[in-house]
Amino acid sequence: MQKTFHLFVLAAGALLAGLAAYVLVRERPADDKTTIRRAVAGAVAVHRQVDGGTVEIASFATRTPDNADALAKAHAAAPIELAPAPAGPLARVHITVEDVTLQIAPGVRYEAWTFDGHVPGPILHVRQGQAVEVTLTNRGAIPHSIDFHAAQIAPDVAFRDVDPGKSRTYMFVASRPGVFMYHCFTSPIMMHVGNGMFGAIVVDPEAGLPHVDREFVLVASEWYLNRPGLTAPAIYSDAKAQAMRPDWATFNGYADQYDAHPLGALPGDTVRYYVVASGPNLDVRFHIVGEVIDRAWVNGDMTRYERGVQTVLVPAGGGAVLDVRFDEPGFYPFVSHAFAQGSLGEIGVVKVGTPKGKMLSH
Ligand SMILES: [Cu+2]
Repeated sequence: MQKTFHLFVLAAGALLAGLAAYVLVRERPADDKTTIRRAVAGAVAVHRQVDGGTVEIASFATRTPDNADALAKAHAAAPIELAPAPAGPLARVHITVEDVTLQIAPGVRYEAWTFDGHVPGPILHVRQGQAVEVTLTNRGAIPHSIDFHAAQIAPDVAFRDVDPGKSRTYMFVASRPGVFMYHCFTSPIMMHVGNGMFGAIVVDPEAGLPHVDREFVLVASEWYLNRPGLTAPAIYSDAKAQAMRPDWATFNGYADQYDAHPLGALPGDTVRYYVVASGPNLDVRFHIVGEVIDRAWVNGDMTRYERGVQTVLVPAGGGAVLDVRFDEPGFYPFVSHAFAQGSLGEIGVVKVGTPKGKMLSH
C-alpha cells in the first residue's frame, strides 16, 4: 500500500515538473532571429522527412487531370514582352517577396516563394551604364534576398538576407550588357530558387543591337514536387532537387503554356529570344524547330555573335540572346533539345502568319 502511495507521489511530482517546464519553455520569449532560424530548419527538415531522404523517388511528371487541355487553354499565359528601359541615369526597381500558391501545369498547384507574386519574377530592362537601385521588401514568412548576376558588387553586403516585414535597398551599375539571371541568395539557395525565386534582367548594350520586329523573354526552370499537386498543393522536394530529377520543366513557370497559347509573328519578322536558364540545376539546349538561329550571342557575351547556330547551350545561371528571321508561315516550336526536359514542359510554339496546316503536337 505504502509502495503504491510512493509511486503515486512520484508520478504526480513528475507530472507537475513536466507541466512547469512546458509552461516555462512556452512562455520564454524567442527573439525574431531564433524564430526565423527555427522556421528555416523546420522547413528543410519537413521536406527531407517527406522524401524520406532516400533514393526512392516517385515521379509526378506529366501527371495532370483529365480536363488538362481545357485547363491549359483557360490559364492565361505569362507575358513574354520586354518593357522599354527607363530613361535617365537611374533605374529604380522595387520587388516584393510574396508566398503564393501557383499553378505550374494544368491542375497542378505549388506553394511557391516569389518575387512580386509570380514565377519568374518581373522581367527588368535597363541600359548599359545605367545605375540600378534595387529595393527588396520581404512579405514572406522567412528571410530572403536578391542576387543580380548583372551586378559587380560585394555580395556579402548587397545580397544579405532581408527579414520578414523588412526592406533593403542597394545600388549597382549595369556595366555589362546581356541577359542575366537574378535570384534569391538565401541558404539553402537551391530550395529558394527551386521554390520560384528567380527572374531576368536585360541590359541593352550602349551601342544598341540590330533592329528586330519582336522580342520574347523566356526564363527556363525546373520544379521538384513532394506530391502531385492535384488535390493539395505540392511543396519543394529536396531529395528530387539533389538528384536533379524534376517533375516539371517550364518556360516562364508553367508547363507548355506557349503550346496552348502560341506566340505570334509575321512572315519576314526577325524575332529576338532572350533566354535565361534559372535551374536551379539544369542547362537548357535551346532549339527552334524549322529554323536556324541567325545571330546567337552566347554565354551573355554581347561583344560578338555566332551565325547559323542550330542549338544554343544556355547553362543554369546563364543567358543567351538569339535572333531568328521567320520567312514562311507555319508553327515553329522552340524546345529544350534535351528531350527529357522538353517532355516535362519546356516546349512552346511561335505561330508565324496564318499557317494552313495544324500544329504538329495537336
Ligand atoms: Cu528566398
